[in-house]
Amino acid sequence: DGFHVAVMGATGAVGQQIIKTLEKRNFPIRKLTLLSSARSAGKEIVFNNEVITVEEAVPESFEGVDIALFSAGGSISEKFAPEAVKRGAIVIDNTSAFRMNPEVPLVVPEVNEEALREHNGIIANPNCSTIQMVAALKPIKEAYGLNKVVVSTYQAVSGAGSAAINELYEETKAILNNEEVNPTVLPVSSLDKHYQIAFNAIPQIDKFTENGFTFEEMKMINETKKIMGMSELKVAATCVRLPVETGHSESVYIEIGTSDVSVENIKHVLSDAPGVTLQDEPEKQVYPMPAMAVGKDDVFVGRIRKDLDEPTGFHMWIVSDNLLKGAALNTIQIAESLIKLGLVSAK
Ligand code: 11C
Repeated sequence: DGFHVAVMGATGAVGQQIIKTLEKRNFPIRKLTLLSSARSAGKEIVFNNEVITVEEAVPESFEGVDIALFSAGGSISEKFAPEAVKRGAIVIDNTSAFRMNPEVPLVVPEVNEEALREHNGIIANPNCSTIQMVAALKPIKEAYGLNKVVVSTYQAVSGAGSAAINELYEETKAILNNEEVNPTVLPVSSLDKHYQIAFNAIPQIDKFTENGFTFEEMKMINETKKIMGMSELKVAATCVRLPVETGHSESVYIEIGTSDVSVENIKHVLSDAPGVTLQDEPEKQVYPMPAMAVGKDDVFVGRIRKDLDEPTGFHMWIVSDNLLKGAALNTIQIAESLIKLGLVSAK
């Protein structure tokens, strides 16, 4: 009973969380195929008390697969996702390869689950920093409208993968031992220039585009408009990497559609929102922080304030586990929505 699920990129930071989340949520699985590049093939991973050997991905790996969860980088998705679809699988892709393709739904189930009905075999999972922001903004938009979003992020190194996590630990150890650091991964491993992340903040995530914004910033801008179905929404982003292992934080300024709304109104809306936990009691120093969000499913929101000058303006602080709601959990929630809506069947 259940589905034949394949995980592409099974040994990566997100892939490992996908496997754990499938197990934790008791996802209906008949067979689990774990795939990777040749480099990681042969590793053994325990799933539901069973040892599964990771196989090198080839097009034929997707024969008989019902649902393929991809998290191994854009070029791998571009190469193998069409092969999986050709063999009858539905692909849920964690990379940016297909996100802005008009044929591909870009989905956060709490926000735009119905978009799944338009799928053509591939569904895109948004960027982690986008997911947590739209999960919090959607209920506010529904209640009061939304005209403008200005976000600054404080992103964890795990967003850049296992190598970046190792780099943070290695540099921290080196500095504490009065040794030299030798950065090779951050901000962007494929570029020549690298900067220390330990005891630092790097205002660059991904490469720069021609307009001066980085690709990460443009993802937040374009994906937010697509998921919210609001091409007219004004969005600006500044994305910064911090020496935090896991948990992205965001300072978000919004302008809503009406000026007679109070902080209490916004809190009320968020306290009823699916997947959102309000943590906002400044008098008790209660607010979200990444160290507390790690391992949790929800998006945490706090520090909600009304702007002092702009009557439609509000400020807030949004935190979530970038590997869970930002990646693995949202991917699996998409698969659960497909089942709920009757959009996937077991072969
Ligand atoms: C980061 N947000 O924190 C990125 C990672 O498009 O899925 C996710 C990249 C993506 O570095």
